[in-house]
Amino acid sequence: DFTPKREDKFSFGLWTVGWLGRDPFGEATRSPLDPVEAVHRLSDLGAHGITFHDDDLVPFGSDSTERSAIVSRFRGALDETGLAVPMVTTNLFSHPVFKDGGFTANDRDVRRFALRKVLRNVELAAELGAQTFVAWGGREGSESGAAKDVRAALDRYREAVDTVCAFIKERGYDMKLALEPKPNEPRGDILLPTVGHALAFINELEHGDIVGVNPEVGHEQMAGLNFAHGIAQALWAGKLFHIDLNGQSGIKYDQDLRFGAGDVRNAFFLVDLLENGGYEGPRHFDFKPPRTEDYDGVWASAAGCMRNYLILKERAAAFRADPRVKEALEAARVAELSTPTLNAGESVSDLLSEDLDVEAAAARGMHFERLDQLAMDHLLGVN
Ligand code: GLT
Ligand code: MN
Ligand code: MN
Ligand code: MN
Repeated sequence: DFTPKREDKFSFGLWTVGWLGRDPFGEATRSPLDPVEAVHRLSDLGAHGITFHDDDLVPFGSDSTERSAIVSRFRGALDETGLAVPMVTTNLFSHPVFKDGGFTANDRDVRRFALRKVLRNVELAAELGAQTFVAWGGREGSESGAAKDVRAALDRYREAVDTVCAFIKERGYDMKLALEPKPNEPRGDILLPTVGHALAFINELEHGDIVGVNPEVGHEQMAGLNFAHGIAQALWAGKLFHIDLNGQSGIKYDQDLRFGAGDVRNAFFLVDLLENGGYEGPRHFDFKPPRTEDYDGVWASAAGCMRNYLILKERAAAFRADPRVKEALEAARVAELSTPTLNAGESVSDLLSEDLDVEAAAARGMHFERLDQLAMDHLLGVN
């Protein structure tokens, strides 16, 4: 059956089930959700963790007395339910002070304020046992050309990330940082727009050893990219530290549908990859229950994310176990790609002296369609 269990490691952002339905065209359609109720509801649904932005839990501008009262009440709910806080992130996008960004704002005093906000939140994250700290730079970007010196912005981005990481190391926290790419929205163009850009940026860092990525399904698909391919490259680089699962239908605004909605074929291959590719982190959902829903609909939507993941996990396992699939994989010569192109110790001159019957090789069929149809049959539950 598809009942979520703690060991499935499902987690949800407080801002997901807590989204009030406010969008650029309309007011909130739901009333605020008490974080303590969110903890209890998610726990009852079988989730393992809850994540949040500093401001989701402690309203922007709260003083330290208010802050510790809120945090200890929240911690009480965690203790009561056993729910974990695997990840924490910082809101550097809602307050108008961040209208030109946090880490890469042209205004230096704003950048210093943003860094302080993040460092304080790293302390809170460590207090709650979070092992991943996500940084989504939604306001780091521009709408116009001359207003942003992109190379200087990347210098400042690097400076900020290295400063946060140095702080994490100095304090001895067991914590890693995960950058979340997005191509656009809310900025016209956002810096570090895709997984590939983020991975290249990480290579330029001083403390890149504790920096990886937190890719979101819809964000890569907004750029027309194959999400499962991006995840495969992040895994290949040893940099898949966290993941934001949701649904998106093609190149349009950030839909944040529940996981499994949108491109279900890519979701199938994604789950297959996560389950077999060595990813051990939380299966974190970053979705927005549509504003048509009341709270019954919100919890149905959250339950749907986990159910779809478990269904796809079962389907992927059945696909891999099917003897016809094993045959089709062999016919498609998939495993042959794992053999190095040169033999160990072989020299280039051996390669140069060899020949290929090009016509015969070109005439070979790859047998990919049969394999893909078997995947389709399994995905659709017809087998
Ligand atoms: C915001 C964004 C998400 C990010 C969150 C983390 S904030 O909701 O749209 O994709 O994951 O900062
Ligand atoms: Mn996200
Ligand atoms: Mn999104
Ligand atoms: Mn989002």
